[in-house]
Amino acid sequence: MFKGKIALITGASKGIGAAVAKRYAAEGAHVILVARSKRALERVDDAIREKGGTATLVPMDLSKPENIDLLSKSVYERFGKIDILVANAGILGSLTPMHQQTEKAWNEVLNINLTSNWHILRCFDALLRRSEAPRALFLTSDVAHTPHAYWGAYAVSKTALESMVKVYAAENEQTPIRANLVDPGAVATEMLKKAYPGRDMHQYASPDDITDVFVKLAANDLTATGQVFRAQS
Ligand code: NJP
Repeated sequence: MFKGKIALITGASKGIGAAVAKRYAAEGAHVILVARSKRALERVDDAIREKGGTATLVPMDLSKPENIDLLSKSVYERFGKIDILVANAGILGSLTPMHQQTEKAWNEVLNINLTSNWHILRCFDALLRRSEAPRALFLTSDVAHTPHAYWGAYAVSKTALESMVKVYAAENEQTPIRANLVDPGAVATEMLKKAYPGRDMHQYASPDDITDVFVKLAANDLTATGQVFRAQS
């Protein structure tokens, strides 16, 4: 389905990003995998190669905008475009009453969950436009719509991210770019474990269970833009 396509996936070292990377590679895309942990990226690469797929690994920290600028330049030089962007990297921060959030944690969460995604748009918009069917997907959460006590900076970051993506989608309604958000629901990953320590993770969907929506939203025939799609009913 994605033969010949180049997909850039952030937060691809584990959890949802790793599952989407493996699925896209199995569908024929060449996947560019971004995260800080080189060893974890290598494990995802091994799984992709085992099934005959191909990946480029980019161990880097998204909190530094200059890294994103450099990445877009190297992707342009090597591939000339990207067809699919999955801006998935995210952090939870601390689940604490709003007035007790530390400035450090607040800034870190807003930086990774929101501002780094704006830098990605700033740097990769031109590369997306070089694709015949550019697709941009961003990971949101139900906490962006339903107030959850103590979800603090994380909830704020996802609400703002949704606004950013919807504005970008509106600006591009008359172009081939389709930009949407995925609300994955509760998925058994390290982030969920951190949010609910002690809970049995087996009751939740695994990352591999929720990849269909990412395939649908990256397809050539997609018309929807500026919308939130739930990965689980
Ligand atoms: O998270 P996790 P999920 N620079 O912690 C990377 C949303 N969501 O898969 O750098 C570069 O397993 C990190 O890699 P590393 C959620 O908000 C989830 O659960 O090597 N990369 C890893 O690959 C998020 O947006 C649930 O540590 C950085 C990845 O991000 C997305 O889904 C529910 C980085 C995080 O993997 C994926 O979450 C929901 C940095 N500075 C929304 N910092 C859920 N799981 O239930 C982190 O509503 N990463």
